[in-house]
Amino acid sequence: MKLEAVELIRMDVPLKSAFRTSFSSVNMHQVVWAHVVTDVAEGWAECGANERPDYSSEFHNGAATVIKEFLLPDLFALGNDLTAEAVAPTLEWAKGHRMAKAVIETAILDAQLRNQKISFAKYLGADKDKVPAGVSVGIMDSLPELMKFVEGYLAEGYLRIKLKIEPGWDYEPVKLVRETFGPDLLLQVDANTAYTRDDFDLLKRLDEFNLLLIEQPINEEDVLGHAKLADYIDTPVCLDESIVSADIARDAIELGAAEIINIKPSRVGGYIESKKIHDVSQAAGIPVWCGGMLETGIGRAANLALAALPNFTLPGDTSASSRYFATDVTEPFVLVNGHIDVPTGHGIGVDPIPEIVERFAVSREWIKR
Ligand code: NPG
Repeated sequence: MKLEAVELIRMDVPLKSAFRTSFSSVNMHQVVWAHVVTDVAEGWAECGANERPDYSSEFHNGAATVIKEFLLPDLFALGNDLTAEAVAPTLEWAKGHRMAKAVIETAILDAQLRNQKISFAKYLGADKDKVPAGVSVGIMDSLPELMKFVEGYLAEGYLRIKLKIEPGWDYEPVKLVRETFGPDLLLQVDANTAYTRDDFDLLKRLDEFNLLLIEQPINEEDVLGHAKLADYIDTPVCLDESIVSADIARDAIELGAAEIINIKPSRVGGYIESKKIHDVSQAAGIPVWCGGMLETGIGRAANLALAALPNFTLPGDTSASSRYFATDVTEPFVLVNGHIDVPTGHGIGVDPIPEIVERFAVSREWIKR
């Protein structure tokens, strides 16, 4: 396969309601897609970087720059030797920029698998045709508002609730949700690094709610701090931001810092590295689940394929398209009895709807060999 051209598409996709975390509040999913054209097929992927470097150090303009200046020239230079598996080794010299690398590798993998007539799920080794869906619930202005949203999601059939927390929005909302919906509700929390080593007693108070896990409570660079916290509290500690590679996953597990891992392909450089993290975790007896970054159907499709692998034993943030969007940019993913079907078509198995891409597009730029 040979890379001919790449189109970077920036879109502003409206959200149905604002999504607030400990690091930002957004009412628009601002996103960059890569559309690759090879000599045999085309492929699509969504970049996990945000507009601002608030979740990770990566951001839209930075990703676009590194893709254009450093990543694509090396991939064009591969000529006929391009494969999705060759992308990471070719670009290994470039430090970091995993989200930029991931979007390019994923779009190339999509093209490769469409050409080979294989689905992402089959390529990755999935063993399920549908996956249980959880939903991530943002920080709200009031407890009644939170209850309204949680109630609505449970009525739709979501199988587990994740509450975003931050100092000042933790014990009370978790207590209210647990008391209202009972002990059987699968409930977990996500702090996005909002706490510090000084907050361990506060976090220990959450033990009484029998949570599935607490996700990324403290600074992503403080892996040892997470190991100390995991010793101190009963709630299992799950890492998200800290886990950027299979090597880091192995170390965090050995240190006792990662009792559960959230795998987001963008964060770790793509689906091939995600599969390695899945395998490392599985070998160590550590469950994983698939995170989300408000993806449109293009990103969601590939995540659903990953979430169908055997060691994805907890429901992920792979919600239906309607959780975020009144209009998705592909055929929407729908919730059926709390599950979402894994796409079976070739590659990611879904296609962008051109009129909708055009409607939401802010800019489109071609980079040619
Ligand atoms: O359902 O797609 C989803 C979003 C789930 O909470 C979610 N994502 O910290 O995990 C997170 C958060 C996120 C959103 C992270 C956007 C980065 C960008």
